Amino acid sequence: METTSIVMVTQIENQRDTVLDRRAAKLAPPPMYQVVLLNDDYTPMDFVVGVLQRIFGKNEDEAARIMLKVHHEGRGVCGVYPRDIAATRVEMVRQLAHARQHPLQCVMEPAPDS
Ligand code: TYC
Repeated sequence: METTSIVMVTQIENQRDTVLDRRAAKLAPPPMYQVVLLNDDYTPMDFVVGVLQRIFGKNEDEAARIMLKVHHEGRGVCGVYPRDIAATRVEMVRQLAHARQHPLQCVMEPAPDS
């Protein structure tokens, strides 16, 4: 092959590789974070159940189950989300708790195996 053709073929192959790299990057799932509620001695149980329903979309049974797990074990996962969504929900819990002067604590942490 003459030199010009070899250069052109190489350029086309490089462009194709770039497109494939971009596609692979787009398809990679985002890192996930779990939102965790922490126990305390003062926040009323029904407030925690309401938070789990309103902010995490749990039905009443599931919300009560998670609340009791936190009450007995000290912590419990409310949901697993991409970083921005997890951060927004943590902030919403903090604002609701602060508005009602409850010491409820909520944190986010990298989800195991994500
Ligand atoms: N331990 C609290 C109580 O006895 C209830 C509670 C549950 C508080 C879960 C916080 O994340 C929590 N009233």
